[in-house]
Amino acid sequence: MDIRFTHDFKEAQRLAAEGYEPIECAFGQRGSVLGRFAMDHHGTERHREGVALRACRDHFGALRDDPRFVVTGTPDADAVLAIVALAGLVPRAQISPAFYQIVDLNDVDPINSDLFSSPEGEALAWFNQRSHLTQSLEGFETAIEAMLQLLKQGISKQARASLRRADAHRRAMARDGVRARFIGGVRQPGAVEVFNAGPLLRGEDARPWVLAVESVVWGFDVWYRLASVVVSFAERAEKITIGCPDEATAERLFGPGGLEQIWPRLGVGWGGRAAIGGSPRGEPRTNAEVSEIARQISAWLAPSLSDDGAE
Ligand SMILES: [Mn+2]
Repeated sequence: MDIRFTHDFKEAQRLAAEGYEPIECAFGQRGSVLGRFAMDHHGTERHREGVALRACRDHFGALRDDPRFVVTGTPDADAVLAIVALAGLVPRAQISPAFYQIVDLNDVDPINSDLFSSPEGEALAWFNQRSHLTQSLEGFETAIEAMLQLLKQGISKQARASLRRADAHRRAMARDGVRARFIGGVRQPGAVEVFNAGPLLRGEDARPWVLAVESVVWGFDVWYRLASVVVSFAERAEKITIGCPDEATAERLFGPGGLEQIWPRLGVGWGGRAAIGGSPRGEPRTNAEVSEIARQISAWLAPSLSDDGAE
């Protein structure tokens, strides 16, 4: 195996020309560097299926005799499983369709993948909890080792139990982080605990409800069941993020372009994409602003929708 890590678009292009297969080498505005197997599905390549799915299903072992890869960014399960499959590092039977399908779903639609309803999902949860999966060559090497261990040995009953406990704790922390819900510019009365979590509020189930959140854990799978718009303050990064569950829902609520409609109204430097974005880079924010921003957005939403916010 020969893996090269780079943050540089030109370097990735140079290595790809030498025959290194790029895996998820998306460089924002500059686009993706692709090889023989077109292993990316971001930005301009978003029309493609996920990389692990295609590597496992269509190209298993295709690079067994020439396992050279160029990578960038985080060694997530999607990229790492794609490398393992293309290089044929385990017997094909050790990667079940159920496993590569949940890796794919978790990559493209994380808020909708309940990892704890199947053994394969739990296996992925175990991988996702590994530490040291840094944006570096070492990170990728550690991640590949972890994936091989998972595929060859599986995980113990005790490990599964502790993963389930950790996830229940994460979800409880995410719920604790909810500060308020706003509808039509008005804070909903009552303690946050009374908000019932049902299905994800997207598509047909979208509601013009805006949630204000301060949380130290990732909790969008919880929050998007309480509102279709989430304004969250990340303490460590001193950053405010605004999100919708997906682009279609953002457009349903805000009109064409989704959240693009509101970035200019929030002020200079606010920005992102149709379904997610946030406060200006390098400009620290405080938790005190979160509720007011959520209230303001809910006031903008109200006139465009017939929904009266009644539960
Ligand atoms: Mn991916």
